[in-house]
Amino acid sequence: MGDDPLGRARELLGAAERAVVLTGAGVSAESGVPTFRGSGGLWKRFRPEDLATPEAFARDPRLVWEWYEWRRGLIRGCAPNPAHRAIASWMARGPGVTLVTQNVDDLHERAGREAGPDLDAAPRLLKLHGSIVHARCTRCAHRSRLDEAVDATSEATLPRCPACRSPLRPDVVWFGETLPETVLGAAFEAAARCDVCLVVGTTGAVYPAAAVAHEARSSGAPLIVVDPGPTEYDAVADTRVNAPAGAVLPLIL
Ligand code: BJW
Ligand code: ZN
Repeated sequence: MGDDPLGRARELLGAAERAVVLTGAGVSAESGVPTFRGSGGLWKRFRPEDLATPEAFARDPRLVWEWYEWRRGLIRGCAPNPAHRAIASWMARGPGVTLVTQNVDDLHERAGREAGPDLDAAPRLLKLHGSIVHARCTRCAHRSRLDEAVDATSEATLPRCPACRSPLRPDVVWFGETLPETVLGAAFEAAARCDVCLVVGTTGAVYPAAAVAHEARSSGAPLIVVDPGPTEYDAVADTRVNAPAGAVLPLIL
C-alpha cells in the first residue's frame, strides 16, 4: 500500500473500464441512517435473532413490523449524502459501473434520480438484501411499495396481500434466508469481469454479500476500501482510505 491512498484510488478508478462498487451501511451513515455493527450500531441495541430472522417474524410479526416501521420512518427523513451523490454522478458519466449494495434504504436510488441515471433499471443497481420501502407477500409473488404507514399496534392491523390475503412482510433478506438468485448472480458476474472493486462502508462480515469483493479480487481486480473503521478486507485491500465516505468519494470519483 502506498502512502498516497487517495491518489492511488483516483488512478485505479480513473483507468477502469468496468468497476464494481460494493456498499454497506457506512455509505448511509453520514445521512443519519444507523449502521449495524460498531458503537451506535443497531445490533448493539437490538438482537438480530428477535428482529431479522424468519423465525422472529413467525413468532412476533407485530414486533418485527414495528421495528421496520421505525427504521422506514427514519430513512424517509434522511437524504442522500455526498457519497451517494458522487457514486451516482460517476455512474451518470459512464456505463461501466455496477453498484452492488447491501443496504435496504433507497438513498442510492434517490441520488441516482437527482444525477440522471436510472439506477432502478437493472442491472446497474443490484440490491442484495432487498428494500425496506417495499413489502412482499409471505405466500404469493405479490410485491408492492409501502407508501402508507403500517399500523403495527396489533396483529389484526398488520398489512395483508391484496391478491391472496396472506400476511405481507418487509421485502428484505433476513439471516438464514437466501438472497435473490438473479441479483446475486448478476453481482458475481460483474465482480468476475471488473477491473477494479471499490468497497465502501461495510465490515464485510455478512455472507454471501461479502464474497462479491473477494470474487473481484480473485479475478484480478484491485480492491479499494473506503471506511473509517476496521473491515474484513483490510488484509487484502490494495488501497485503504481511512475516512468517512462522504468526505472522500467526491474527491476520488
Ligand atoms: C463508514 C462510515 C462512513 C461507518 N463512511 N464507512 C459464511 C460464513 C459465515 C456465515 C455465513 C456464511 N454464509 C452465510 C452465513 C450466515 C449469515 C452470515 O453471513 N452470518 C455472519 C454474520 C456470520 N448469512 C446469511 O444468513 C445470509 N443468507 C444466506 O447465507 O443464505 C444461504 C443459506 C440459507 C439457509 C441456510 C444456510 C445458508 C443472509 C444475510 C442477510 C443479512 N441481512 C441484514 C439485514 C437486512 C435487512 C435489514 O436491514 O433489516 O443485512 S444483517 C445486516 O448486515 C444487513 C446489512 O446489509 C448486513 C451487512 O452490514 P454492513 O453493511 O457491512 O454494516 P456494518 O454495520 O457491519 O458495517 C458498517 C461499516 O461502515 C463499518 O465498517 C464502519 O466502520 C463503516 N462506516 N461510518 C464509510 N461515514
Ligand atoms: Zn399474496
